[in-house]
Amino acid sequence: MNAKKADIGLVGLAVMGQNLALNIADHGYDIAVFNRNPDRTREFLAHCEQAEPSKDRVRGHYDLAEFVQSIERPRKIVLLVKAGDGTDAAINSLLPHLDPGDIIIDGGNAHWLDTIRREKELSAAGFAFIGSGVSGGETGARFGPSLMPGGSEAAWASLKPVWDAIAAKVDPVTGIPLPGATPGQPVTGGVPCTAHIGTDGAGHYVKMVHNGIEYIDMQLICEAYGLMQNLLGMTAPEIGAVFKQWNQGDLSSYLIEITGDILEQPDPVAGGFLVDKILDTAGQKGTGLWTSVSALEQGIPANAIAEAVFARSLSALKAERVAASAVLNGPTVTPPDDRAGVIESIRQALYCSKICAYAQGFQLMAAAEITYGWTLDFGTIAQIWRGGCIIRARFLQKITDAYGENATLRNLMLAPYFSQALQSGQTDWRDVIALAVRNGVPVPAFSSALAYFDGYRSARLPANLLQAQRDYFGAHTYERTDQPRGQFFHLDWSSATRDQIAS
Ligand code: NBP
Repeated sequence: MNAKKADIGLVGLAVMGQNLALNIADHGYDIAVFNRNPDRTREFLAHCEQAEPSKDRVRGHYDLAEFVQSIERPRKIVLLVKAGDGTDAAINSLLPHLDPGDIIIDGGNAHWLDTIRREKELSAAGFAFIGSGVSGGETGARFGPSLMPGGSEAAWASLKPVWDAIAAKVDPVTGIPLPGATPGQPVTGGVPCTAHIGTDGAGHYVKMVHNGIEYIDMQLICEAYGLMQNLLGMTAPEIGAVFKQWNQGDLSSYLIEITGDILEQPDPVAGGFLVDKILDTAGQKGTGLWTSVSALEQGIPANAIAEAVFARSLSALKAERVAASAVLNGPTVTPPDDRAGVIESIRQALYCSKICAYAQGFQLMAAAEITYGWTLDFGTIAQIWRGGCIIRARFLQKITDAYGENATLRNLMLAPYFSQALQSGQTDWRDVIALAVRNGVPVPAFSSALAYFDGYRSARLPANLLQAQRDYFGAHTYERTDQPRGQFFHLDWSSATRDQIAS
C-alpha cells in the first residue's frame, strides 16, 4: 500500500473520467479514482496495468470512504458523471466523508443554474465547489482539453496548477495549438487553455455558449457542403478538397479540418464515400437549446445560434421531409457556370456568417455577465478556446486581439478587423444566399446571420409599426422620435385626435 496520499481524486470512470484521470497522471499527479459501478473501475485499472505508462500514479478504490481518505487535504475531487441528477447524487454520496475546505470540481456539462445552486449549498456547508467546463471530447480530456472553471478565487488557486498542467497548450506568439501529447508524454511549454472564468456558474455558462457556437459553426459548414453538393453538383471528395484548401486560410479550424477528412473517407463496407451513406438526421444533447433559451430569456438576438438548433430539429423530421418532398415542389436547380467563383463566394459567406455567430455568442455572454453578476474577460475566453476545444480556430486569435485593443467592445462586428471582413465579404455572402434561394437550397444559418448583420447595422427598423400595433390593440404605449427617450405615449386610435403622455 502506497503511504503517500493522492494529490487529487476523480469520481466517474466513463469515457471522460478515464481520459482525464490519465491526463492528470501523465502530468505527474497521483490520482485516486472511484466509480459507482465497481466493474468500470476494475476494467480501467486493468487497462492502465496493460497499456498506460503512468499506471503507478492511478489508484483505484471500491469503497467511497477509503477513496476520500486516500486524498491529500484539502481534497480536490473531480466529478465526471452524468450531468443533472447524477451530479447531485455523486455530491450527496461524497458529503458525509469530506472535511471542511475540501473542493469538489464538477467537470460535467452542468446547467449553470445548477452550478450556482450547488456552489451556494456547498460553500454554506464549509466546502468549495468549482463548475468547470471541459471541452474537447475524449481526445481533449486525454491529451489537453480547453478548461473553463468557475468558482471562488481561493478554490481556483488550489486547482490551478493541475488545470494549467493538463489543459491544451498553444504557442504564446501565434496562438496555434502545440503538437499533441502521447500517452506518458505530455506537451511541455506553451500557454495553457484554461483560466478562471468567474464566480459560481460562470465557467459552465461559458462552456454552454461554446457549445452553442459549436452548433452554428457545424451548421454553417453543412450549408457550405450542401451548396457545393446540390448547386454545383460536386462529389464528396471534391468538396473535401475544398475544405482542406480552406483550412490553410482564415477559416483554419478543427471543424473545417475534420470536415475535409470526413468527406474524403471511403465507405469501408459498401464502397463509395461514407458521408453519402450516413442518414441525414442530426441529434442533440441540449446545450444548443440551453444557449438559445438563455438568449431568449435575456433578450439577446442570438438568432443564428437558435437557427442551428432548429436546423437539427428539422433534420430529425426525416419521414415527414421524405413525404413532403413528393408534394411540395421547388425551383429546378440551375447550376451556375462559374464554379470556382461560387466556391470562393461560399467561403466568404461562411466567414461572414461565422463572424456574426461569434458576435452573438459574445453578446450573450456580455448580457449574462450583468444578469448573474460575473466579471468576464472576453479576450481571455477567446484565448482559452484557441486549443483543445471543438471550436478551436485561427479566427479566435483575432477575437482575442479585438478585445485586447478595446476591452469594452460592444459587438465583435464593430472591431476593425471584423467590420472590414464583413465589408469585403458581404457582396459574395448576399450573392450566395440569393443563388441558394433562387434554386431552393436551404441555407437557414447563412441567411439568419445575414439578417442579424443587416438588422444590427440598421439605424431604423420597422419596429415603429410594430409598437404602433401593440398600442392599437393593447394600449402598450410608444415612445416618439421627436420627444426624449423614456417618455411614453398612447393614442386612442378610434378617435385619433391627439396622443397623450401615458401615466
Ligand atoms: P456519462 O455522461 O455517460 O456518465 C456516465 C458516468 O456517470 C458513469 O461513471 C456513471 O457511473 C456515472 N453516474 C451516473 Br450515470 N449516475 C451516477 C450517480 N447517481 N452517482 C454516481 N455516478 C453516476 O459519461 P461521460 O460521457 O464520460 O461524461 C461525463 C461528463 O462529462 C458528463 O457530464 C458529460 O456531459 C460531460 N462531457 C462529456 C463529453 C463527451 O464528449 N462525452 C464532453 C464534455 C463533457 P456508473 O458506471 O456507475 O453507471
